[in-house]
Amino acid sequence: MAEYFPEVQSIQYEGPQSKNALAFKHYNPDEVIEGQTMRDLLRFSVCYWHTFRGTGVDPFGAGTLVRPWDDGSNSVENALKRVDVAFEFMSKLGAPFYCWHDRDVAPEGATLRESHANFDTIAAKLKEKQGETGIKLLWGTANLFSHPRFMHGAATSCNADVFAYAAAQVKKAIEVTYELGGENYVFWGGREGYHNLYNTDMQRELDHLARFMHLAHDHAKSIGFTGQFLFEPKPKEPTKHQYDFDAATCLNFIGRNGLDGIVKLNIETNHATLAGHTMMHELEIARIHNALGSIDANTGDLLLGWDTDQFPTDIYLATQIMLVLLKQGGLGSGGTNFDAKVRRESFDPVDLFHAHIGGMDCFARGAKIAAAIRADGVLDDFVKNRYRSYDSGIGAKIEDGTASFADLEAYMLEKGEISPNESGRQEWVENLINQYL
Ligand code: XLS
Ligand code: NI
Ligand code: NI
Repeated sequence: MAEYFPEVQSIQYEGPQSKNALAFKHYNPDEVIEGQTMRDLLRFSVCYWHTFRGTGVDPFGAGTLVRPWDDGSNSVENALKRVDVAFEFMSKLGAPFYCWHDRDVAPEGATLRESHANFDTIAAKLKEKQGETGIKLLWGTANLFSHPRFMHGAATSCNADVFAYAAAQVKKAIEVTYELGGENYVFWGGREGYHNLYNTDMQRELDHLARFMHLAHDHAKSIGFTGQFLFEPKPKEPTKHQYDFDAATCLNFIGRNGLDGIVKLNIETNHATLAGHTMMHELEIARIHNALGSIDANTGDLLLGWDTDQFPTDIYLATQIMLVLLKQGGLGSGGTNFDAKVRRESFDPVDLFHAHIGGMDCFARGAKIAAAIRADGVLDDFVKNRYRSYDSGIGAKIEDGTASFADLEAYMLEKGEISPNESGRQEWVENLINQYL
C-alpha cells in the first residue's frame, strides 16, 4: 500500500531532554495523572477539515499547502484516497480519535440522494480503517454553512425548505456517526445568526433552532444513538451576531428550550477569546452547569481579531484549561479536538506532524503542571479559606437559605460593622502559578 508520509515513523515519547522534533517530549500516553493515563485524560482528536481538507487559501491568495496525494478534485476516488492518508497520519501520530463534518469526508453530490450515497461509500471505508487501526470517532457534525443554499442560515433560515434540507443532512450525519461508533454529535452555529435586525425575526429563528435540536435528538433516540449532543459557542463569523455567542448564551438557550441534560457544550479557545472571554472562564461556566462536554483545542492570535485556529502552544493556557478539566475528572465522552490549522507558510506535509506534536505536548505539560498545583493544594486551600465566613454562623445560614433579609438586618444591627476584609492576593496567586511552570 502507498505510504503518504514516508519520512515519518510512528511518533514516540522520548522525554523532555529529546532533541528529536518528531518525538513527544511530554505526551506520554501511558503516564498516569490523577488516576488516569494521559491517553484517557486528554483523548486527543485530529480534525478532518483543517488537517486533511485545508489548502492554505486566505482572502488574499490561493492555497499554498503541498499535498502530493490530493488531485485537487472533489471526486469520490480522491476522497477514498484521503481516508488512507488520514489514517496513516493519525496512526503515526498516535491520536486515539478524529472528527469530521459530513462534507469533509465525502463530496457533496448533484442531489441530496447522491450526497447520501457518496457519504455511505466513504463511511464504509472509514469504518474499515477504524477497525484496522483502533482509531475512534470522537464526533461527527454536518456542514450547514458552505453551500450557497445556507446563505440565510440552516435551521434559522427564513426559508423552510432550507430547514428541511438541513434536517435531512443532520439526520444522515447522525446515522453515520452512530454507524461509526461516534461518541458525540456536534452543533456549531455555522450561519445561525444574523447581520441585520431590520430583516430578521429573531424570535422565530431561535424557536426554529430549538425545534431543530429537539428533532435531531428525537431521531437519535429512535435509532438508538446515545452519544452526547454538543453545542459549540462562537460569537461571530460568519454572521455578525451568532445565536451561539458564548457558553452563557448557549446555556440560556438550552435551559429555555427544554434541552437541559440533552445538549452539553463543546468549548473552543479561539471562540472564547473572540467573545471577549478567556478559555478558562468559558470552561468554568460550562463546568458549573454540568455542561462541559468537550473542547476544541486551538488558539487565536491576540493581535488578529478573527478565528485564526492556530495550534495551541501556550503552556499557561494549557495549564488553565487542565485546572478546570481535572476539577471535573476529565472530559467523559468528550475529547481534546485540534480544531486547528497549520498556517499557509507551513506548507509541507511534515508540518502537520510538528503542529499536532506541539499541541499534544503543550496539553500534556499543562496537565502535569495543573496536577502539581492541585497536589500541593496551596491554591485550593487559599480559595477555600477565602470563603470560610460562609462555612458557619451567618454565612452558613445564608447558604442553606435559613436567613431572611430581616434576619440579616438584625444580625448587622447587632454587630455594627463587618469583620474586616482580607487581601485577595492577586499578585501572590499569579506568582504561585509561575512557580509550577
Ligand atoms: C468553526 C467551528 C467549526 C466547528 C465544527 O469556527 O469551530 O470548525 O468546530 O463545525
Ligand atoms: Ni470548532
Ligand atoms: Ni473555530
